[in-house]
Amino acid sequence: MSEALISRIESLKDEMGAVILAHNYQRGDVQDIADLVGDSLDLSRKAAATDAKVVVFCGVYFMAETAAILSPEKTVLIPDKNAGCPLANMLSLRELEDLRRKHPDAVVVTYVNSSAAVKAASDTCCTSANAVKIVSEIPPEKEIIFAPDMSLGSYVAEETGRSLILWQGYCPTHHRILASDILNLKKEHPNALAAVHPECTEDVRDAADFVGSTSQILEYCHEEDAGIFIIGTEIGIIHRLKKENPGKEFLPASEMGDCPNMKLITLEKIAWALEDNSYRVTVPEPTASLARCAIERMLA
Ligand code: CIZ
Repeated sequence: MSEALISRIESLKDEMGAVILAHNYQRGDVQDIADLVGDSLDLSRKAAATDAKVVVFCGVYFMAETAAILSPEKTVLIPDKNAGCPLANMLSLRELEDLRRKHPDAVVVTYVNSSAAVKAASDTCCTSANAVKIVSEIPPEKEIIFAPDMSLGSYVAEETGRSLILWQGYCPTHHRILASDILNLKKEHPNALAAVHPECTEDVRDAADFVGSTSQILEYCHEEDAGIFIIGTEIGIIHRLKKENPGKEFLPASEMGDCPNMKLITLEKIAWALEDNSYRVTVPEPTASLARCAIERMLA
């Protein structure tokens, strides 16, 4: 069944001139059939550089929006339109505008895990990999609004020594990972190294040996000599870690770190997306251009 499905996806992909992108948090079988696996910004930038006409984004909605913003001439599809991101949904454009009115001189730095409308109303974007750098380059006399993730924001505040105005959003999946999960696994495996995402709470970050984005966690586990790693981020990444590091063992910090929205994408839905040209993700103007500017400011 699965082999027939995979060859159906392959032939539909060729017929349509499509490229399939899978986020690091996707199911293993979805990662395995994708042309590219990675973090949301890197995937969107790489897809923009291809001559594919159609981009199938296996991830959550804001990620497909980012691909549409960076590839306005391509058709961007998400295999399940209910694959939303609770963190991105915790900040609306109106709420950001209200906050800006209270701090009219503040620079607004928005994590890429946000809607296109929120990105469009921001001065610059950041990823979990570059947030510390982006914030540290803002002149010290400037107030900074950091949104929507308060955990990433508090991590950036710690690392830069800046005081940030934090929006109180959070990723429910990362917040279900507990410091006691890491500490208990460390007791069982005293030589293991713990790598966690900055969307985790501060006590989880404190219990870890390394804090970084998904791509930084992948790099850290590849570079470090340890035989066992405890991984404090969405458990889909374990598939890629095992595949790329066959001699090493990877333990999820908690089975609770399983994002139900990411897991809505399945092989069947990818085939249906290609067959029906659905669900199309578009970002209207001027939102798309303004959001693109915020992303380009970050890249600059
Ligand atoms: O933007 C991404 O891809 C996410 C959600 C996290 C990361 O660290 O890569």
